[in-house]
Amino acid sequence: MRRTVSVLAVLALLAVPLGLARPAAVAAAGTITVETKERGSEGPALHACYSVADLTESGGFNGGVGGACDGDDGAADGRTVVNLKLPCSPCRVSQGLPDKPDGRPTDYLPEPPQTGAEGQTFTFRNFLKPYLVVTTLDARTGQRVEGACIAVVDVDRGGGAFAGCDGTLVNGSGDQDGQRNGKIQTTRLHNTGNYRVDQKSPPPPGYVLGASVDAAADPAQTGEFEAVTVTVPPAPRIVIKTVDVKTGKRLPGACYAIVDKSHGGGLGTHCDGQLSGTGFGDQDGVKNGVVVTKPLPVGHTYLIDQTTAPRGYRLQAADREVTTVAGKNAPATFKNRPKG
Ligand SMILES: [Ca+2]
Ligand SMILES: [Ca+2]
Ligand SMILES: [Ca+2]
Repeated sequence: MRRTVSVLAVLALLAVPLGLARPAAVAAAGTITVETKERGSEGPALHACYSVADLTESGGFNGGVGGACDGDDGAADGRTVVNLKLPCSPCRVSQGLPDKPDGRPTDYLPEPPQTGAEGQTFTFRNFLKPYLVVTTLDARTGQRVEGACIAVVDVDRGGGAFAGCDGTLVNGSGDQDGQRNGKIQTTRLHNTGNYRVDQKSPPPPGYVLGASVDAAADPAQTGEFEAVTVTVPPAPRIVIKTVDVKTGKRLPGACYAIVDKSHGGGLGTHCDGQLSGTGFGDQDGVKNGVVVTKPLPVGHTYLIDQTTAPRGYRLQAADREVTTVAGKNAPATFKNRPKG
């Protein structure tokens, strides 16, 4: 008899790891509470979801024992209670960050899973996704320039991360500050990592597109962002001086026909001191021996022909040729001989 009892006892011990003693444990399944907080403000981070897995048996994954989202309890308040269907010991709690109820992606970067016990309250502190604030400056003066357009490229993963123009905010897309103020605030980027800010057409009025700038985005806390500065070179203008060939004295009143030799077309005729009501003509508007054009595109070659000589001077027959470059005016000087 004794022998039989002892065999049964051994069988009973063996039954536990085989899962035959499971029914008693099911009754003990409880809850896990998770608080989700925003790093920096420590305020509630809303709309997170959690799944709980049982890690019984040497830390191996034994399957899910429950899951819930923040709003399941009727309140999106950063507090999630998971009612467990089966017990877990230890329990691994994994975070999911679904889109917000309005369909936009979450503001938060995911946090790694945590391990603990049933009945425990876990706290997940989430970094905010980073965003850029891109300031545009005049490459020559350093003054802030309004109205720039940019595209942000995700260098690590490829693809566009943002596009927008200063002051343009439509349906939540574009410049998040919504103001034409020389700064573009991007939407939150999906990831940390390396980004490139490209300047896009149209450039701000009077400027040409400047160079791209690299930016690294780290996890953000409340109120934190990555500051990026881009510079825009002023668009070139042609500046034509008319001088006395001997004395170098400036001679007012000459006129010039300007033809775009490289791209076709032209700028028409500019006369010193004549600025029309539509803004065409000599941009300094003064009869001072200098003719200034409007801002011009870069990389165009212009042919300048003196069509009217200053009073008392002979026409200068030789044309001048200039090619525009970013950030610099294109100068030309005509030296006239007096008549007689
Ligand atoms: Ca809740
Ligand atoms: Ca802005
Ligand atoms: Ca002038």
